[in-house]
Amino acid sequence: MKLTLAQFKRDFLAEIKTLYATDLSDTSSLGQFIALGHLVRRYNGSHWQDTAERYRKHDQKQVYYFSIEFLPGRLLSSNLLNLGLLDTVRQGLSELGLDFKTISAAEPDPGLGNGGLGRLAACYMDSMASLGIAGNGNGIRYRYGLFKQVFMDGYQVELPDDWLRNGNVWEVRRENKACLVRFGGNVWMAPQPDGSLKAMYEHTDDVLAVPYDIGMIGYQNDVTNTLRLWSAELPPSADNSYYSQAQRDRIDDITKVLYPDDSNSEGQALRLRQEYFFSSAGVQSILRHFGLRHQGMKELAKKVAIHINDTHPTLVIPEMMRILLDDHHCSWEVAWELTTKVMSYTNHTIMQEALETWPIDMFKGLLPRIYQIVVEIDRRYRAAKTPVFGEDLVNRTAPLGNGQVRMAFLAVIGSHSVNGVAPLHTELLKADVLRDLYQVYPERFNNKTNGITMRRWVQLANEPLSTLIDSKIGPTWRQQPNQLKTLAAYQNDAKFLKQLTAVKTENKVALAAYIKSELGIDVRTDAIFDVQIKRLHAYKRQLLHVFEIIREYLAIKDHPETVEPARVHVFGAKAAPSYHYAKSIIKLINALADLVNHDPKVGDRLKVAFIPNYGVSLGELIIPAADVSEQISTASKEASGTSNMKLMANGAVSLATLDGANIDIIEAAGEGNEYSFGLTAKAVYGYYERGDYHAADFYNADPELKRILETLVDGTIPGISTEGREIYDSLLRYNDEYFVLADYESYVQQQQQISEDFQDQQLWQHKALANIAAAGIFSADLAVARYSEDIWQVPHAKLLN
Ligand code: Z15
Repeated sequence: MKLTLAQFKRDFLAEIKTLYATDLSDTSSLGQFIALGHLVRRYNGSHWQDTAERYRKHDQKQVYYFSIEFLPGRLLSSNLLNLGLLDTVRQGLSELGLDFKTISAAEPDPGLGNGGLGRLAACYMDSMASLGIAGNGNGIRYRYGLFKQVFMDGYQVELPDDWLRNGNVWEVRRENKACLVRFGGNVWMAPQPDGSLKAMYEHTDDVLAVPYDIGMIGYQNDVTNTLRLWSAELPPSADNSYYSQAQRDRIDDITKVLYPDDSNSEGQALRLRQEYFFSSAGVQSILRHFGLRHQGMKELAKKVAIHINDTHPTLVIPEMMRILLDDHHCSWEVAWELTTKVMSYTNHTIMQEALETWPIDMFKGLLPRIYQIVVEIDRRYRAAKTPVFGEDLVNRTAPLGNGQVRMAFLAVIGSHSVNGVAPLHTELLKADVLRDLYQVYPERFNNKTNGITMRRWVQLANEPLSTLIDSKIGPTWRQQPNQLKTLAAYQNDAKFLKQLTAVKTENKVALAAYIKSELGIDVRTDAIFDVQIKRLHAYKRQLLHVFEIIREYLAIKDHPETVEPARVHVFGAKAAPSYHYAKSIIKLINALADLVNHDPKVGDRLKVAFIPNYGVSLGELIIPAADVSEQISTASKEASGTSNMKLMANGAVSLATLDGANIDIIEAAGEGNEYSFGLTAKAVYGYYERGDYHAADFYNADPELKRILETLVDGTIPGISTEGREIYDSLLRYNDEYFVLADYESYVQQQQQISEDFQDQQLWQHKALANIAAAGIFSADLAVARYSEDIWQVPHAKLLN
């Protein structure tokens, strides 16, 4: 949109006056942020309404992306960028004596997700709007997001994330769109005069679901879509209704806090309540919206696509069946046909502990009508498939089995599409976790490799790089990230490679300042910034990275005369509060950091910076400053990864196992431009099949590795006597579940190669540029375009190249 500097300044000052009845000098950064938020909404106001109007007028097919997590990050900058107002606003504020960065930083970062899954949902919202797809998000408005992490004595301590304390400028409460969600009670089917059956309920707990909508602004295309987050409230009180404090609390609790477990299912009843709550509210609102505009449900699958992001929203399947059967009186066959045509499912993990199952007793008590429907889905599945596939296979794959509701199986059976998130992951789904269902429904399986929005992760997070790219290839890459590939022509342009080093250094200076202020550590900006930012998990193997730090430390102590490039090891990682082992690794990293950072013999040659409270905003600071991207999961365990893509696009080279999307990154950038190592997925599966992995063999064969392991238990690293022993035992007594010892040697070899190559900055930046130039294929725009074409069958703005 068009906005002059003068107009903006007038609008901003007027907004301050209206909101606060005072002048600018008397407002805080937070107050200024809120005023800007109001202005952005005003500037965008008609787009949101017009977009909804346009979709209605053309009766455009809608996509509903259901996810129990959304991690959008701060929205001020991205909204301004997408509206084309960023430069004007920045300039205007500076003329008013204000600093845009400071105001931006006052915005709370909504932590309504744990990690990759939630951030992926947010990237896809951004891309759907930017591609002009009628895409809606559907999730939960948690009162408290993911805990805030602080370290005390090196241990993780969790504090509540009170992100709504000062309100949320971006949301609109739509109390007129609220609906009731029913839990518990008794249900029976009462025969009606016309011969049909009607579901009757008694003694149910009813919860009011109130939607809060947030505008998702597309990139300079006048489109604004909606992210709808549901909040649980008391139903409006009927005359004689009375709620005890306990009942009020039970309702409040439903949307009170995000479960802090990533890739792990705790199996608590409250979590099942959360899942049904937003699934039911979402489906009710979709069908109500559809019903207002159509005669009957015949056209439903032509006008609605529902996407199930991991198994958490799987209950949309029986919930849609319930409404079609009970309220619209469809036959089972018609309802099932519609439901399966509407639904599609993305799987995000093959890890057993993340695959959700619910005990039938819990499920039945909480959701009696939904349970009846799942029983019928199960019965019909068995009846239809047993003659073809035999009883054994059907027993292994039915929605009900071993006293559990098996959510992934229900999701596959009730959808027309199931996808993995990287080629290897999809192959493993077909060969391993969902092998039997792949026999039954081979045509449903497909791959959709993850993607990231380059707008947030390059244009906004890395302005110095973006400006440099413009200077070489012009700005079209900002619309079509795949144009980044034309940068490859400059891989031997010495001047350009020097400029890349300068950009990286500028970003390192910014990160170094944060590290200094937050941790009190001085780091050299000519050091290798070796970065691992992701949730703390045994399978992600932060421990392998720790071993490299110990190796570097011992090398400096043993041979101070050997000079290697300085290193800064940067970690960001939260551990699930109940994940004991992950918390021990956190303590280990902090204890090691303490030792290394304060050893005068080490000086500035080696530093460890474990930055607390990693999240989207810190990612935006850390990623542009990275030289090395640690992507070192045990092969086969990381479904895709997405920080690997963000780091690549910002010119970090990958130090990576052949896992998830690392494989595709290495192929895209060229093997010579990455550092890959370790067992392949096939080799890992080989060990499983033969049962012949012996961690101790690696320990005994490698004196260096042996010495490093001993530092965990011999007092070299002070303050970890219990944690060190526990980790040591996980490797040697319990045989190293994630093959850390098996991969140690090849990992270290690549780390040494990195130290050597980094000294030749031209060579290094050549590799960095190869990564940037190849990163365009991981644009979320392309990923979402493929979802639109292959799965949702909705039109999108054509993406050339
Ligand atoms: C989560 O963040 C992921 C998978 C899960 O099953 C859960 Cl519960 C949370 C991650 C994967 O670990 C990661 O490899 C992938 O890139 C991401 O989802 C998005 O697909």
